[in-house]
Amino acid sequence: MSIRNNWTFQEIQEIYNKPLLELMYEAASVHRQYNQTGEVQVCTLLSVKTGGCTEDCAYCPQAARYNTGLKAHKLMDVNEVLTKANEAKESGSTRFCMGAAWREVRDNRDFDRVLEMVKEVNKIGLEVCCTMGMLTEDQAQKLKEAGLYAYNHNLDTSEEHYEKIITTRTYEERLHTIGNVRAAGISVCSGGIIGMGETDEARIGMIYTLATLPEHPESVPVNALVAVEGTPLEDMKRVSVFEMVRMIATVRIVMPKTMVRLSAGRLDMPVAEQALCFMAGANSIFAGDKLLTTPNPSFSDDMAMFNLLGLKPREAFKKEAIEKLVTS
Ligand code: SAM
Ligand code: DTB
Ligand code: SF4
Repeated sequence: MSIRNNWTFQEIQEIYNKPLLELMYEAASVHRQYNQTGEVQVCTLLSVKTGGCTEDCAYCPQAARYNTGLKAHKLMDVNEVLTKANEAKESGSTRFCMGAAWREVRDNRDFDRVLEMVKEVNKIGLEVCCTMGMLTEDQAQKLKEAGLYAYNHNLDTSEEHYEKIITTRTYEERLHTIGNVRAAGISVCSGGIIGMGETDEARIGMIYTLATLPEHPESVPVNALVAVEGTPLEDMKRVSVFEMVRMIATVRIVMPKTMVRLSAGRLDMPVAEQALCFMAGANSIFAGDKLLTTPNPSFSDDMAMFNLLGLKPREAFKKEAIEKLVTS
């Protein structure tokens, strides 16, 4: 099977609706064909600017308008961030993703500080990623020059369901930022969340939009909603592992080379459930006992899981290393 960007909604729907074991088998086969199975990328998140966000994303504990009890924190100092990045590296992470609760990046002193963070974390030898809201082409370029490896900007859901979740910025704006990241030569990380009351069609719709971008995102995070008290989605029921597996497997089949990240929601998943997700083609996780603001399994629990399942952490900059080998 070749890498395709001309998927139709219906083709993806047919894959998504296959009997679950059939779907898993096909996804596992595609995974074996395109990737080193048994290898899982370990990323660590750090919220460098927390809470107080102007936006109304219905899932988000960091939106100022919801009363979630979260303590807001202004942009961290570069040195504090470096300490955390070094700890992440020592624990075995190869990618370090810095999150800021901003609607968009602004051209101010905070941005200068972010550029400094990117430069310094890059020197440690970690793949540096940021997730800070909308970016202009010029800002993306500056981040690239500072050494940014990847930028995370999620579509979150399908275009149709989007307006039930966020009203303060458009789907179009999200796609525009993703285009700016791509144009600057930064690796694109974009995915979404399931468990926000969306239909199967909305889940398929989001995959369709990602799979028909001119180039597939290099990584697609699949988050299970972490229903946080105080947010409009606080009463949402936790998604089942079978919904996660269906989503992950479909993403794996239609975007064979993409890193598929089993993201938020792992804390409630027993190892047996996570194993099904790896079997279905997930090959990346967020490790460390905190995501941005909510808890996550500890490094030691994850390493115990890796040992049990025979998984090993993926080295940093693998794609570049492979490309260098091929061209030399
Ligand atoms: N402010 C930036 C933005 O919105 O792009 C960056 C940070 S934002 C928290 C990054 C992503 O985290 C969101 O797009 C969403 O997909 C995910 N996320 C946030 N809260 C979540 C939750 N409660 N459960 C699952 N995923 C969540
Ligand atoms: C992504 O898709 N999931 C991560 C990362 N990208 C930035 C964030 C999950 C956040 C979960 C809620 C929290 O901890 O605040
Ligand atoms: Fe703000 Fe990002 Fe949370 Fe939306 S997801 S409220 S933009 S921090």
